[in-house]
Amino acid sequence: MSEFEVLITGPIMPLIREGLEARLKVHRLYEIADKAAFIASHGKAIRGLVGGSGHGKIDAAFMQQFPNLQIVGNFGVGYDGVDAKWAGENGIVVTNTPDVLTDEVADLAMGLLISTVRRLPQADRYVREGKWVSAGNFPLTGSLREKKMGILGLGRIGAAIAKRAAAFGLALAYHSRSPKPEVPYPYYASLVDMARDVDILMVIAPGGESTRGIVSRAVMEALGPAGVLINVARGTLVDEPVMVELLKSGKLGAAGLDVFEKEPAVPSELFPLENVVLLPHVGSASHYTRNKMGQLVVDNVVSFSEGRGPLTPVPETPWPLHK
Ligand code: A2R
Repeated sequence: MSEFEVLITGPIMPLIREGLEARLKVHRLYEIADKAAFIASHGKAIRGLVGGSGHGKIDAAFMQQFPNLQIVGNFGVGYDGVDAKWAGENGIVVTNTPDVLTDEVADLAMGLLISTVRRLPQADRYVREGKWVSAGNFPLTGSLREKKMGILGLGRIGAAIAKRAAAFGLALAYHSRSPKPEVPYPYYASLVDMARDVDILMVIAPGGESTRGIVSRAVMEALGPAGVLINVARGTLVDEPVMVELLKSGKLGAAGLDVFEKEPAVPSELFPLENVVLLPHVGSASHYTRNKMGQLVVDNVVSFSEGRGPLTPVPETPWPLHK
């Protein structure tokens, strides 16, 4: 058993816990009654933290309690809950779980898009409520035919969504920080301009302060009364109160949402709306993909603890780190 000590910040899948426990000395912060006392007495021994979204922020103040911290293993490709910039500046590497969830999230994004446009959950409710018998055929819906989709964030997942959308016959455009010369679709430097030109806006860029509220009132009004917003990234990218207002008034046509600003709280004003489809952040949530993600967390921390370095460090903490 290695003397490399790891602290798991919140309840996590057994595969991760057991994978770490087989090789390292592991503490479960979420099972410790007096967390402050544990950290005060044992913080110096901790060299790795493992956590995910929903476990609370791993910010500078949290990490500072562990003076010998060397690695933060984040469960998920999005690491907006970790202050990676501070970590990098303080000699701590942060790892995430890219690639292994790309296809799963892209599949979900297309499923949510079709569900939203063709109103599949609403149609299912219609059958269950006996309305097919009592009220006749389900009303006609929107269509993906002859539509154009703009993708906000053409990274790993955005590109996988683009591939699928192209196969569905959608015309495509994208907005990201910089244009990609190898991509055949038009690039928009302005998100508002892209929103004006497309029927569907697919949001798949990272959360965090740099993207907070970038799907603004101006963007959603540009998308317009026939426009469809799909968000499979983070709730923070969208101005949520404005989105609710525009969906209620019909100034935004429809929305398919897998993510929300204050999960698991979802604005209750969305519940009665027929032009929204709501999912409980399930983009990567299959047994297959969560196992791949969990194994990657374990492999990162174990590799690091054995002196072989991290496998998938985030861009803010490139390996080897220069303090
Ligand atoms: O760096 P660029 O130009 O390739 O753009 C990235 C884009 N992006 C942004 N676009 C507009 N404004 C921003 N402030 C901004 N910041 C980043 O998002 C890139 O095209 C994309 C991110 O791609 P990847 O790093 O490959 O991430 P991946 O694996 O596709 O996952 C995206 C997100 C995660 O962060 C989770 O929040 C979510 O999907 O599940």
